Amino acid sequence: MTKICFGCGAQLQSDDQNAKGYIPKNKIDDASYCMRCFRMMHYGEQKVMDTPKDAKEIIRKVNKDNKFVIFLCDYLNINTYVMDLFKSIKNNKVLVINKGELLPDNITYNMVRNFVQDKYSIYSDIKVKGGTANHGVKSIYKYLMDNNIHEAYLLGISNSGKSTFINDMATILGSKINKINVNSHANTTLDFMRVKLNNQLTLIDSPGFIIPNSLNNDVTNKDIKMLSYNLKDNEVIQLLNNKYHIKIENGTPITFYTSLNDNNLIKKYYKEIKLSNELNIDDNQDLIILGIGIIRFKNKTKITTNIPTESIEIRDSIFGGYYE
Ligand SMILES: Nc1nc2c(ncn2[C@@H]2O[C@H](COP(=O)(O)OP(=O)(O)OP(=O)(O)O)[C@@H](O)[C@H]2O)c(=O)[nH]1
Ligand SMILES: [Mg+2]
Repeated sequence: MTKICFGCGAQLQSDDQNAKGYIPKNKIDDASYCMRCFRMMHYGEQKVMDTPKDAKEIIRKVNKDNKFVIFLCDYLNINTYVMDLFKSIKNNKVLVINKGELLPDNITYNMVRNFVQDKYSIYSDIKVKGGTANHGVKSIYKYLMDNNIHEAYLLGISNSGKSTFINDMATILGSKINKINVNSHANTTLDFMRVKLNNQLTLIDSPGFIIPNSLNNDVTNKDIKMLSYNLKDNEVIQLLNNKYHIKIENGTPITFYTSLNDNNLIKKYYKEIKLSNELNIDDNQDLIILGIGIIRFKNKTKITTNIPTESIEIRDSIFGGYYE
């Protein structure tokens, strides 16, 4: 009989310690979790399984199956690549913008919804949900029931909160399921996992997608921080241990929305740092850095950076006319 790990969805096995789903032979009969999930959940250990699933392959599989899709995306990861993935899903679907509780106070859920609809031409339903169980998951349960949906896939990029969503749904429904493994590192869920929550709803968790040109896939900080800077002439923003730099012309004030856990984002600028990518930012435009966050500028300006063009998107500001 094959058994599935409730933490990550991998098939339990005792043959290969380095492969997913491993559990020693003497424990396999009683185990609900593989060793990796057990250790992650109980001892905070990290074991990154670097086998990111190809997003297109997952979507191809889901497209063959006619089930409803709930697609999760946190607001820092709204970008062309992710929205195109969402659009490539043929099934009935809803886009859920997650971690809405971390949006700046002056940005309403409606503003975000309208923005995504207009900028990315999304014609399916869009929901924005906040973090806690009652604040969002409940309304999505109602949405599913109102639309007579009793089984749905949860798809989305890694760390968007798919497994947390199922655990939260189990809490509000009082379902006695084994909790799914959730973690701030990428690639926690490794296989599809069908979770029956009650007689009305079954959700299918899935391995998260990795954005190809993303500079960082882990949520190093649970919170999305809002950092404001007036850079001096000899200062740059530095990212990922000095690997990338951004110089902003004329010290234009910026606000940086990021989940990076780095308190050292400002650095003295040395001429030997070669910043060859020159970009113009128009009034009311944001700079999206894939996997890092969003930079909001007070005025139109010019930046120079060594971040590759493929990892950048410049678009109208998601924060509307508001500047903090
Ligand atoms: N602030 C906030 N954090 C959240 C929310 N939902 C999930 N998280 C956090 O986001 C991180 C990733 O959550 P997971 O549920 O493991 O994400 P996932 O989409 O299942 O990730 P993979 O299994 O890797 O595809 C964890 O640190 C969660 O605590 C939310 O609504 N708000
Ligand atoms: Mg997961």
